[in-house]
Amino acid sequence: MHLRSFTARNMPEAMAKVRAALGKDAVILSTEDEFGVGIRVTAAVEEEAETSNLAMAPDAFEAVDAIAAALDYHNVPRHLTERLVNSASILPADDWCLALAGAIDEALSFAPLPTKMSTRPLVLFGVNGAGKTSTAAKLCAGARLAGRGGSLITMDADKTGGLAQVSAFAEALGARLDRARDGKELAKAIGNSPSDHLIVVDTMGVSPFEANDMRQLKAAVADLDIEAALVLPAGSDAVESAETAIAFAEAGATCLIPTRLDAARRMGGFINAAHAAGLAMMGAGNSPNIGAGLLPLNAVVLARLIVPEKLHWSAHSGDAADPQSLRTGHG
Ligand SMILES: Nc1nc2c(ncn2[C@@H]2O[C@H](COP(=O)(O)OP(=O)(O)OP(=O)(O)O)[C@@H](O)[C@H]2O)c(=O)[nH]1
Ligand SMILES: [Mg+2]
Repeated sequence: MHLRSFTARNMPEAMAKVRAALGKDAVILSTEDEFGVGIRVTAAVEEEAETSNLAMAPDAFEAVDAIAAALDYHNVPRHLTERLVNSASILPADDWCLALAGAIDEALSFAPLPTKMSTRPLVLFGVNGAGKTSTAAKLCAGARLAGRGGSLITMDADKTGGLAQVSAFAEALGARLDRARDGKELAKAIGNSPSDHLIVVDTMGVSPFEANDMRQLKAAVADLDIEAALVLPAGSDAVESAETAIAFAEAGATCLIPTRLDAARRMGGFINAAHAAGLAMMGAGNSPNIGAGLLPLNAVVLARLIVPEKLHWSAHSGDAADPQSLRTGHG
């Protein structure tokens, strides 16, 4: 996959640049407002590029070292670092951040946030305090912004203060609130929710290593047509995060929503979790404030989180980052 970023005053101008450089098969991966310029569009095309290539660039060795150092800083386990570095080193790209994005795209999968449109209810799994209720509220806030209603179903109403917290969120967000204690009640609550609503189910925090709790969680959603996402705080140990993710995947999770990106420096935990359990990254919590919503995640966004902006390196400029500085340059 060949990735490139373009800046332009507006979308039609950006699309013209994308088509001229990458052809009609190019797909847009992300668009961002670029202060004082207009917009920045990152696009990708599958076919081999004829022009710049990280592997052909004169500073390719420094670039590969810098990618490895960035992944090392984030405590990404060695086997995954090797896989990403190997892919990045042979991918055609204009800078090594985009080469890393291409490698991430090959190794991990991503799913869109369900706020704008989704047909299946999203059930949030996770350990105590992972950020499940906040994430449920952020998703309902996002649905509201997208002009859609939200229905919040809590399976954690019996916890002290649990119902009060979720009721306060639902009231503030104008979301419908229902409660369910088991799979049967959950099926009923889902059936009672308007079909055009985003339906989010907030579950009780459970330990992934308590077999009985995990069996109950799995049984509660087993017969339902739902999607389940694991809510997992960033900054945790990579092996612990992977074991947690594998246990929740076994209970039915197919997606991952990392939280507390704002309060963590190392992203290796949730990256390893997604890779080990085969979970698609959906979006991330980046603030304790519900109004901040969730950060949509894709390969480019994740690569930019891994690589500090001041150390981005361009194959065109030849301005290589000092890999050593990556070990101390985050934050
Ligand atoms: N900094 C930061 N804090 C967060 C984020 N998401 C959640 N929190 C905070 O983490 C704490 C726990 O969040 P909850 O949403 O209550 O977590 P939970 O998983 O529902 O917790 P239990 O219901 O007790 O299992 C709260 O203080 C939240 O404000 C985030 O993205 N960034
Ligand atoms: Mg909660």
